[in-house]
Amino acid sequence: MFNATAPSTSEIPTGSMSAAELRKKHPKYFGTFAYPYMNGTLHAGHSFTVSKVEFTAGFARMQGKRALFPLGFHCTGMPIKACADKLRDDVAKFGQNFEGYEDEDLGGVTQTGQPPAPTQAQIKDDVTKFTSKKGKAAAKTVKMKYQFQIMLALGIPREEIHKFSDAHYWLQYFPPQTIEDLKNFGARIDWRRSMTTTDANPYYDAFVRWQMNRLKDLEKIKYGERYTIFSPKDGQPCMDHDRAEGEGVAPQDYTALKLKVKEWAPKAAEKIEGKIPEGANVFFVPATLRPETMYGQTCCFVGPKINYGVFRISENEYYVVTKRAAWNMAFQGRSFQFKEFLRDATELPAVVELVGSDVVGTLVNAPLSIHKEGVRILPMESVLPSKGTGVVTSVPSDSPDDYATVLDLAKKAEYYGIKKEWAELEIPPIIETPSYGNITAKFLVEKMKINSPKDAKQLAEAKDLAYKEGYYKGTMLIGDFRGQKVEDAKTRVKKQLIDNGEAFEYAEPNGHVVSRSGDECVTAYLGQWFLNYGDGDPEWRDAVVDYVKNDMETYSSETQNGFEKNLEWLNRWACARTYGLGSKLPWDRKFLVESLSDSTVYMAYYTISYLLHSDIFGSKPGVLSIKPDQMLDEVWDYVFCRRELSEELMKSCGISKADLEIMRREFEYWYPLDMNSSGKDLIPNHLTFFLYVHIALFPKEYWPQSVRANGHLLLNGDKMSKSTGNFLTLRDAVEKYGADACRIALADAGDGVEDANFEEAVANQIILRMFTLKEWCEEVIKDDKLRTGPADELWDQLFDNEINSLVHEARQHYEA
Ligand code: ANZ
Repeated sequence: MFNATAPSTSEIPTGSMSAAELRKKHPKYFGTFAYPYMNGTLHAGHSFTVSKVEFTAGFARMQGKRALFPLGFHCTGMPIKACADKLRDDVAKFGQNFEGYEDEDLGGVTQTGQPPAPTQAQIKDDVTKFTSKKGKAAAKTVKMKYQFQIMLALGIPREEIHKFSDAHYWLQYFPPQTIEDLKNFGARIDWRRSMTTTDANPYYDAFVRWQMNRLKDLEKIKYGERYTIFSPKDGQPCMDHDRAEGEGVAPQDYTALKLKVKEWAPKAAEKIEGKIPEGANVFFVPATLRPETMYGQTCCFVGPKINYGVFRISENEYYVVTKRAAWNMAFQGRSFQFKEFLRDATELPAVVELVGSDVVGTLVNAPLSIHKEGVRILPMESVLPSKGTGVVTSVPSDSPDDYATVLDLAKKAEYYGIKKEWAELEIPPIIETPSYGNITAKFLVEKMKINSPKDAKQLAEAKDLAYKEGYYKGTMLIGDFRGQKVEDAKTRVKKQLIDNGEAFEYAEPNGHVVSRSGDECVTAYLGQWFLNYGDGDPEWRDAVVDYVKNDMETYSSETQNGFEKNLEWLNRWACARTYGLGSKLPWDRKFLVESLSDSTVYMAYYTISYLLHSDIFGSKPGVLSIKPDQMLDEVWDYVFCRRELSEELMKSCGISKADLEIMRREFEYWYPLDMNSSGKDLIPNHLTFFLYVHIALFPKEYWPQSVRANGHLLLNGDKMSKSTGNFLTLRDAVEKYGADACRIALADAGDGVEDANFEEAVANQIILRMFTLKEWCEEVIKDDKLRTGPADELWDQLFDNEINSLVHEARQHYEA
């Protein structure tokens, strides 16, 4: 009854009316929600998103529309594979049923395998499509060392757990559970149209190949080298969704300058004695964002308490930097020349380990500096070990921090154990600015009355002002680019330094990133396939912006703003990877299509999936008995209204004209999608990609009509979290309160983008009220003294009127 189909081609022959006329004559509604990730079952948060489609589709059905609500199962990406691999290790370590495990800490799970209330939170060191943030918080607080313990907590019998060490078993196990839970919840889903993603379903696989091929033809997918956040342990890029910490962190690139050691400070000389071959050069390597100021270097700072290493770059070249910086450099191919990326930082030992205070007083040669005789390494307390190389070159003319520090060093030279004159080198003017003169830093430090390098807040403010003024309004007073604007000179100076071998590009994550495998991520320089979202293809981006602003329904200004803001900064997105589950990239089969890139236009797939296959894996043919290899790219093009039928096409695919027309009918009737429902945390990625790719691949008539984003679902007013016990799966909820009370409580939980709230007390009350209502109905029916005959008295009319006005009002609420 809930399996809707388009008007058939025998009823309304192909070509007898336009698709728009067809939809008008036979009104339809097509809604769905972001398909869930199959590393667990659904929780109450999912149910909330489901309910939005469930209710709107139900309303459409009552209005007499054909209403379609399909659902697939997302299996692409790393998490399932990563968990399966962990389980394989557990089995190898403890035996098939983990009998070899000594029960020192089962994290709340008893040996009998009796779990606390089943929950998905614990496997949220994996991704789910909905609640990554919440999941992470929960995963962190739950003490579970081994994957098998997490599986026990999920309610999976101990004897069955080993089966999950095959990643494909997850795909067998969780979809049927999800279907059962949603059926028990009363969701009116057309299950004929379900599928799994990845090459586990050859039809969906063909669909993904088509999509990637076409995006590449349109030059929306490109290849290029770029800096990428990378997990050394996993040996592959670590995208937002693969991170345990550091969502939104991006690579920051610096100019790394090579300051050659001329004369070591005594302590350092002692430590490196005999460790570095004679004739080899050692460089201090500060990272800077302002290469154009290098003319004004008067010294170079290290943190006196920070640990540094001398790292061997080649036979006669060594760098002094923090271990962290060397580790990043190892992934950028410019310093260390490794054939393959390293997996573990122990593979990159320092030749000599030093503390900052050891090297204070060392004389180095600073490229471009007016001080040709060299500058000294001096101490600076505020150097951060977690940023750049931990070595900071000092330009007191333009950096307020540096100016304040050299003043202080000169004043208390003895205290710092340095010679006063080391801190008193001439400060030359480098940049002329309209507001702050030609020694910006001095001007600002004096004007803001900054007395000490410890005035961190004021210095940060001064730094910001100095940077903006210098960059946007400054003119160079020195060097080969004298007279040019800083904006232009910056990249030229950088290039010159690099071409002369005096600097190189260095990048690192602009924040702390930890992968789900638990290692700290670096920035790697990699060749990659990417979807060219954002600045790289402004026409494409502007088409999406324009559509969001002018045509698409978002139901709330927060959602609308969320899209607009995200479209401003979202840029190219790596769409291929090497580890996990997925469809192979058709033109480079060593790569898999990444999980957020194979799930952008699958709603179009739902329109014909039941014609193609009759089980979720596509192992049994569907209504039309088409084989996967008949679904050529050109067939998808025809079905999705990108080309017309030709003899040649019919011959090459071997599908009959009638069958091709049936498929196209389903698409052009059901599309465009009327509503996509999801948690608001998917606006920055999935939902934005969904718009981009629809706009690239389909004629405008078929672009999505609306996106409804909801907030997080609280449980009894608090965040859901397994560790606090405040957690509810869909199965638990339905078992506890029954489907009807659950549905009403969800409807009552809230609308809009702010957090909603599922109150168990409300669900309980609803059960009572429904019970009372049922009792009342039964009693009324039993009453044999009630009047019979025609309902035509005044009271009947009043009753009719009341019911009609309630129907009318209800309709208005549904439409709002
Ligand atoms: C030379 C220079 C000249 C700099 C100038 C600034 C102004 P943001 O924008 O915050 O990223 N720096 C680099 N590594 C550092 C560390 N580990 N601890 C403290 N400071 C560090 O700042 C980048 C600038 O911060 C870099 O550019 C460096 O100083 C400093 F007129 O280099 B600059």
